[in-house]
Amino acid sequence: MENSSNTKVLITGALGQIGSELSIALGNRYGSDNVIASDIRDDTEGRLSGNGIFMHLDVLSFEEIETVLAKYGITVIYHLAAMLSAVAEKDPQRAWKINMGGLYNVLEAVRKHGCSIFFPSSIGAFGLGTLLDGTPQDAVMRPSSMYGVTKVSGELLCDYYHGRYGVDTRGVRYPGIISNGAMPGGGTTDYAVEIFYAAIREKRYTCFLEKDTSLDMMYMPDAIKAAIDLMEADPNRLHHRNAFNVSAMHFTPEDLAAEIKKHIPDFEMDYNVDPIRQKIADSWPNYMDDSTARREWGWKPVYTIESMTEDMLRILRKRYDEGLL
Ligand code: AKB
Repeated sequence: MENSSNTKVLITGALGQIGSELSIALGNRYGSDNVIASDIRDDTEGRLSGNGIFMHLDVLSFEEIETVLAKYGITVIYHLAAMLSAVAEKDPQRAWKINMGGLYNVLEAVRKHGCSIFFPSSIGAFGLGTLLDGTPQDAVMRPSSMYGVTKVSGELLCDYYHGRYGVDTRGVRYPGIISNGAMPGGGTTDYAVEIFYAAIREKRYTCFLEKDTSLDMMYMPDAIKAAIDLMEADPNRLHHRNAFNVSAMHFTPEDLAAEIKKHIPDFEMDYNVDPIRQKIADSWPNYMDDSTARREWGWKPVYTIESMTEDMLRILRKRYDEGLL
């Protein structure tokens, strides 16, 4: 990717959990006039208002994507528009159409217009036969969810466009992301976000995963840093492209509840397990080995379960006290 002074960014899925925070971070970095945030939904909550350009964009329309690339002279796309694991499992046909159809259109458009593309893969790309403790960078990838199938296929398609056409495709395999902005839209790891809101509002939470389900997790500031650092990395150092394991912390629902209890001693958690999400979670890594990302582009997370929990509770408590939660 070229240096920041020429960078013109398009974000798809900009109203989503990652997109809404990444749009702001990219606006701060490259100038809000150089960042176009797009989504198929309207910004009814004003999440991105006052932060550069926001526009309607349907990634299933190749023409709409091309028009934006040409109009704004886009040089890099962060393609985040996708359905998450739990909602994808409810409507697998639609998930294939949006996740793969959208990616294909974006890849074709960037091929024609010479842009770079960031594609987020996920721990969801792993599944049966994968080593779940310290999952290696190059591991068995046989996911059993439609979400996972679209993530593996997406990784392969991005690598294909890189090898066949020289498109600058890059991506990471995100763990579950914990944040306090836009809520995640129907994932398996969502409990790790919901629990904080419930802890502040009601001091209790009913978890939809078993208490000992260990999953790889990351706090949003690290997720944003991973995307930007990878897109700004020297291409000569990248021996991998799609996608790098990135890891920060891992814990079970029970571990997270215990951490929250350190700050809210009367917090209580019970369980009402959702078999669909439990099955998905059981097939995902407990934690990934991210040494390849550390070596090839200097990946290093900042937040631990302790510092993330403290920060989440501080921010949400303040909002609650101000009547905003
Ligand atoms: C999900 O749970 O679907 C996502 C993910 C880990 O990709 N948060």
